[in-house]
Amino acid sequence: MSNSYTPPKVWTWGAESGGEWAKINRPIAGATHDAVLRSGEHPLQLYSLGTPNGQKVTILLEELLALGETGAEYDAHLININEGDQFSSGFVAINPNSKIPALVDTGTGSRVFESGAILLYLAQKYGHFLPKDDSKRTEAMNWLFWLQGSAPYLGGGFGHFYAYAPEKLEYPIDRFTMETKRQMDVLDRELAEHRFLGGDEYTIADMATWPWYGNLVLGEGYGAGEFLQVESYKNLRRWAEEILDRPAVQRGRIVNRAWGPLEEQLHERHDASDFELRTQDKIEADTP
Ligand SMILES: N[C@@H](CCC(=O)N[C@@H](CS)C(=O)NCC(=O)O)C(=O)O
Repeated sequence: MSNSYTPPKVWTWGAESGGEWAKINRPIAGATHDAVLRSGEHPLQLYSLGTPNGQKVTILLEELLALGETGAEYDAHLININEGDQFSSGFVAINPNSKIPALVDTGTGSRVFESGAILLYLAQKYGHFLPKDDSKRTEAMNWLFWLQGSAPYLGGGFGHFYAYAPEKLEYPIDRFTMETKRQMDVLDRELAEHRFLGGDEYTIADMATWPWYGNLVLGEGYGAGEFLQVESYKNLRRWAEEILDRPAVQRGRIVNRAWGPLEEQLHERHDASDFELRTQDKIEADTP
């Protein structure tokens, strides 16, 4: 195989590696600049972007609001990771790992980072979307943690090398395609047995998984639908379509989204009416 590389004795941070994310990648943690985070009126302040990890949380928040949990009202502030907003002092104070999503609960003063921790925090706080029965809850947690451990192979592995890397390299594309297809098959087999992940209840495990493997199987991920033959995962598709039919999912998936069709971009969400009034198609139509 060509493209061989001999690592030096000591790695040094040199020239940009190229590719989609080269500008923001750094080998050190911490803030690069001082900036205070904006804060809105609602009990929950979310700092995010409408990537799959961000969508998980806004889907759950919209589901909680749909159940009448008004305490879950939230402001969703856009963190532009291409511009390095995640490295501001304000953001680093709520997530030392500099990655979206991050949440501040103004009622308790808690900061919550890591999307899985945010889902658990909100599900426990409001008492929804985690089964009350112990064995069912354990199954839901199995799938939630499965997702948190598996999705980086899809996003950081397959997606990175198939769609974003500056060159197409056979070895990593092959390796991560194999793993991505295996993961889709894991889900497909589970969903042949159950309506939702781990059972018959719709839980935060489904909300965590849909933005990754639901989008992927519906042909939305990395322009790779044909390459991965996503139509062959029939049970996964059935589940993905059922979840996409939910109005709360249709709202949650467009929050903090700054790409794609204009009517599916709600850069910031500060009020329920924003879905009607402040999507990018409406904003641009109103701008002279
Ligand atoms: N394990 C983290 C992953 C979060 C994550 O990877 N966020 C990405 C966007 S999807 C990010 O903020 N990247 C910015 C960066 O790497 O600088 C979680 O689940 O919250």
